[in-house]
Amino acid sequence: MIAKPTTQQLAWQEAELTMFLHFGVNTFTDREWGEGTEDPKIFNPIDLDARQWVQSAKDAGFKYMILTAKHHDGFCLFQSKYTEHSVKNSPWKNGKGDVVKELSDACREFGVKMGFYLSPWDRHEQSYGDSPVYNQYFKNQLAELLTNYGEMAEVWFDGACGEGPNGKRQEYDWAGFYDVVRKHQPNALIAICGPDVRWVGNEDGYARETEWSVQEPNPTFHPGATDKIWYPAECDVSIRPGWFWHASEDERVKSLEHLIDIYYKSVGRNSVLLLNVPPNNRGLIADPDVQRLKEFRKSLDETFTVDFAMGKPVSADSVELPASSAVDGRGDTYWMPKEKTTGTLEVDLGKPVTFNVSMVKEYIPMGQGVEAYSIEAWDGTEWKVISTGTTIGHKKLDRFSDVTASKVRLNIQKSQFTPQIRAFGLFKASRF
Ligand code: FUL
Repeated sequence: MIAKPTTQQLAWQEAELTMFLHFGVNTFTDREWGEGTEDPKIFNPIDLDARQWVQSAKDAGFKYMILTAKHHDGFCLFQSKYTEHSVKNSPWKNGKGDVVKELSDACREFGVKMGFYLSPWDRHEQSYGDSPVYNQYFKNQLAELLTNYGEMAEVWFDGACGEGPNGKRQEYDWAGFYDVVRKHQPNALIAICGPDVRWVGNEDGYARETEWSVQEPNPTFHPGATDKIWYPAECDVSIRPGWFWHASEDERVKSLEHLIDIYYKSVGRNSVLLLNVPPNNRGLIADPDVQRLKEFRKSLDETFTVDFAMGKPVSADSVELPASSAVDGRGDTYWMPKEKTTGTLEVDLGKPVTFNVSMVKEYIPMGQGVEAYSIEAWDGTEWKVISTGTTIGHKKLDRFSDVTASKVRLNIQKSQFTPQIRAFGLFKASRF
């Protein structure tokens, strides 16, 4: 059986860019991990404007947003019935404010999908460590978030727990947590400590060169599963050194070059990029971050608006489905050779064209199969290899020095089943 994505996993992968928002008491204490003893009165983002967050995200091409509804400090950004440690006891909007509500309203208005991060590790809640009691508390809060704010597309369970040897030991009821999500929002993806989306394994925003969405099941997150599963990678990284906003880091927003490199190594390696852009203590995304997001979008548009291969004459060494489907710009068609696991697709660019980025996409509704490929250019006398790679999946971007050629080919050398190539594109980037 070939592992395949669900409709929700497909939509999420297609979106490619998700924004993370770390916000909470740490925003006001200049810390990364709160102790759980913070006074709710310190939370007072007087100019909070979730529409500004969503506008900045949307303008930059982000299609999902994930907010830290509760971080490890236990402070809830929403009106929870089950704790006093929340916005309820903050001066912001006289204790009537609800950041989850503000963001969900704004996301709905702008047509952006929303998700939330709810830290299982809770340093404030007294019941933490008393496993069944805390698990119930956690489920109650999950249910609140899943029933009071409309559609939630992604639920993000963090794996961090800093309890030392004498700390509280809490056994999480993962299966019970998943049941609550499935019951209230069956279409929500459960990420990281969950069955639907996999943590890439670092916080640098980099996937591996070889990144399979097909994985062995994880016994904790996929109890009972034995066959390989569809478990795609998400690359989380912050636009700043820290996850939370710190005034001192306003000058340390990652450079455009760095962000572009992250894009190639996440989205361009069959992963979704989850870029954290933390609102500041006024409740706004700070100017340097807004600026960088604009530059990020502009730079990607400059590179990817013109695809030199699009609509050009193509031929293939074998055809079950037409070669032209790889250059038709459509998401629902693909080139497929006939009953073999290799294949060569040749694009005639008509005249010499200079490019330095290639893009290959598999048609992943049918699974991920390619294990080795090369891209070759005709130099007038012979075919020269300009790039080689392993996995492709949803999208594989390769960067190389400028190549000028009028004929280019994609050579699929190894695949686990007959390759299905949704797209082959060529671009010219002014910067990497
Ligand atoms: C980690 C947390 O400890 C960090 O504070 C942050 O939330 C990051 C995304 O996940 O495990």
